[in-house]
Amino acid sequence: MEANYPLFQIIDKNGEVTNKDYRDLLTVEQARSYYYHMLRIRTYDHKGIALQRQGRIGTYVPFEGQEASQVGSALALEDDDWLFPTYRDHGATLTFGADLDRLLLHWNGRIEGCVPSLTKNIFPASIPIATHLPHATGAAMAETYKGTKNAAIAYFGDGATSEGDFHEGLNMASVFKAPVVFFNQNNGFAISLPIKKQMNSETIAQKAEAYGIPGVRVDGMDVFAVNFVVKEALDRARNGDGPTLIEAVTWRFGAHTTADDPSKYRDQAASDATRTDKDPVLRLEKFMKNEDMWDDAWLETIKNDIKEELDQAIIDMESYENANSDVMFDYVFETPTWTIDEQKKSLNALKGGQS
Ligand SMILES: Cc1ncc(C[n+]2csc(CCOP(=O)(O)OP(=O)(O)O)c2C)c(N)n1
Repeated sequence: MEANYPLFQIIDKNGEVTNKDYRDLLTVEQARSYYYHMLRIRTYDHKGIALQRQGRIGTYVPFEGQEASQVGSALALEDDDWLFPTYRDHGATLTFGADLDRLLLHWNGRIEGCVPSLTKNIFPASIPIATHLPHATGAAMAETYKGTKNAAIAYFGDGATSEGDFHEGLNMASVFKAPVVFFNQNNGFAISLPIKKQMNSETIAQKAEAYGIPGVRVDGMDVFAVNFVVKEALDRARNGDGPTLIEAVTWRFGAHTTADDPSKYRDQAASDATRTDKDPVLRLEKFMKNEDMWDDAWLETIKNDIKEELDQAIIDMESYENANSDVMFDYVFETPTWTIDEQKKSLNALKGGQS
């Protein structure tokens, strides 16, 4: 089956162009834009972990290693498209236009961070695995009924393909030719469960066959390749040709969340080796240097811009008062159930009676 779904790649780990058909389409503007966005979200990601370790935000979900998948796909979208992320896809939402301040407030446990974007069609991150796939199908179908050319993209991991919602989302999208792209980031693990224990399928892309839709396997460390396949899938969707399942083969360099220790369930030394061997940011840098597109002064400028933007967003986040944990309980039901009342009381007791 793997042979039926070859890995689509344009540049390899040395930054060499392996797919000559695309050679002339790789411009310096594109390369710089991809590099800027990948560096921006990586800087943010590192900061997220540091802020959690310093006790300045709550549990954080890192995505380092998955930058090419998230940036390549998000930059393929048009302004009015819909993005349905998981808890790990804030790199994609930031790139698409999510508000940085709001994202930080989200990790800080503030209700303001949970308000959907006012400028872009970005759904709140789905914590339940795969439940947003039928929602993405529904949003895409609604766009068709409204007569627009807008499409939707749903992000999810390898583990999500074991859920019933994966089946429902894809089957419904196929039957109704919904303009939706199912964008899977196969990072090899669902928390501690390796993909070999998750499924007997050789690839995730082949699962498309069950729904009679195209399945594409792409090198998720190659930002150019990801961008081209997602654009193609979005074009198909807009043209009324229905959904596509894309499997971006990638790797999560760090932990599942800041509450996880991956060395307990995977060979951490081998994983760390991927940081030099597979790193999507380094790969693009090598390509740009090979092609004479690199400029140290430009790098300094974007590094400074990113730092300034992030520093300011952190100051803004920390200018809010501490989050009031009562809001977690107060807005679940109009009249709280006794279980919710008890949970609220016990948390406040733990906090020494402060709210
Ligand atoms: C319906 C549901 N079941 C279980 C969980 C607990 N859970 C949180 S993350 C996760 C692993 C998901 O793995 P994958 O879909 O591969 O995405 P990744 O975290 O690797 O990005 C699980 C099982 C959940 N959030 N929702």
